[in-house]
Amino acid sequence: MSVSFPKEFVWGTATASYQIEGAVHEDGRSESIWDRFSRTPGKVANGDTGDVACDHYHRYPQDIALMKELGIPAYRLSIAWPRVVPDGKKQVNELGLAFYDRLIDDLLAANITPYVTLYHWDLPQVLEDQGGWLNRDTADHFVTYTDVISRALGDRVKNWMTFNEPLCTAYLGYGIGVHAPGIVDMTFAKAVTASHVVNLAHGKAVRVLRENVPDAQVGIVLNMSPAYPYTDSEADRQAARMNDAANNRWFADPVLKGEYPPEVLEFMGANAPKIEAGDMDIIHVPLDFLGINYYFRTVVAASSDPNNHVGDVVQLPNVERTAMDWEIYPDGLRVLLERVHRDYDVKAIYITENGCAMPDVVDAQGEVHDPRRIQYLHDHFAAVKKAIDAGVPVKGYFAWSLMDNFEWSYGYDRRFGIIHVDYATQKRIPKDSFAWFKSVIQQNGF
Ligand code: IFM
Repeated sequence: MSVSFPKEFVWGTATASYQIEGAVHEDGRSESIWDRFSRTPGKVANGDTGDVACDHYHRYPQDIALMKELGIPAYRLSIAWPRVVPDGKKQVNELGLAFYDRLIDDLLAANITPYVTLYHWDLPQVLEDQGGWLNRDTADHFVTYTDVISRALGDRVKNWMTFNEPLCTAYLGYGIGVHAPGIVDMTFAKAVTASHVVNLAHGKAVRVLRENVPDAQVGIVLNMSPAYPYTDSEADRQAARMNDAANNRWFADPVLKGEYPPEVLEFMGANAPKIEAGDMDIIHVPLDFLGINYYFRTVVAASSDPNNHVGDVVQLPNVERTAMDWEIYPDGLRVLLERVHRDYDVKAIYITENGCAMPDVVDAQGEVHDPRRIQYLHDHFAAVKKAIDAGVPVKGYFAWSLMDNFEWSYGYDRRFGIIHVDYATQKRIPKDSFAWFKSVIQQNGF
């Protein structure tokens, strides 16, 4: 079977600043919450930090050369707020800006269109010290940072995303505490407050982007996982609906519909965020696209605990899993895309991340054979094509990730790249999936 994509379909790869840049003490960059968190004993596997990461800060010309060889027309990257506005508020760091200036110029010179995410989790620590995403002032500081970076790059960068995966910032950072800043509050009162402040920052920043870059395409990136009931019982189906409301709709509904799911507000009760008059109008602002990061589906069973409103996640036996222990379930992407198209009025959707960690090894010939990743990509591309054929306006796909990198609390143990990175030497080795992806891009299909 041959599969081909629409003519204008955008192929790309994605990365994020803290995961690849390194150079954390250079050129005036201040400490981020991930610097602090990764240095806290026990928080990150092997005590790994992003201090050096892929050393992309110094090696970006080589990385752009690899992107050129791959033939991607687009590259999704994120900006490190602590490099650009080190005090988080108003101190503009010209050296930090100069790095992104060079990066963008070199990408454009290589005919690669940059897609820029403003926030992929590296909040300046100095702002966390004042409450971070629990403090509504942080939304205004984000606006200043957005203003600075969009003035500097907006003549060349036309595709902007405000936030990457607010769910992770909120639930993992201020709920279960496995991401920076590591706050544990199992009532999730802080988590949902953080998500509300992030939403305010998003809405305000979109307006600034529109002003500074009138021809910008602006969106937000949500990680979404379709919830499947474990059995057909009404109890499991209800648990799946609630799980979907808490994990998908809690993030999509405010930005795309201007409301939080009422059933989640209800069970959060006094722990729900304080929504001030006018907040929802700030948050609900027209977007040009939605970015979706898809990795796995969620299978949900009803819980016997009456205080558990979102059910229990079931780890199905005998299914194929990635090195993250995530089920490989490509059809979930099709289902998710069709649902988002049906339920939300979005003009365009990009798959802003999708990919898999696999136990890759460099063989005696110095090569990395990753047939399972090729199969994974193949099956997810096919799922995207099915959604396009069903009428979903999917405009592009960005593979996570261009290269192996710092996988947050897993450190360097999990390899998502289509390029292998030897962290001791910083040698890059394109994996077999790189060559396969290159052929897909050349043929615009497979
Ligand atoms: O590495 C992360 C990325 O930073 C955000 N989305 C999921 C990826 C894989 O876990």
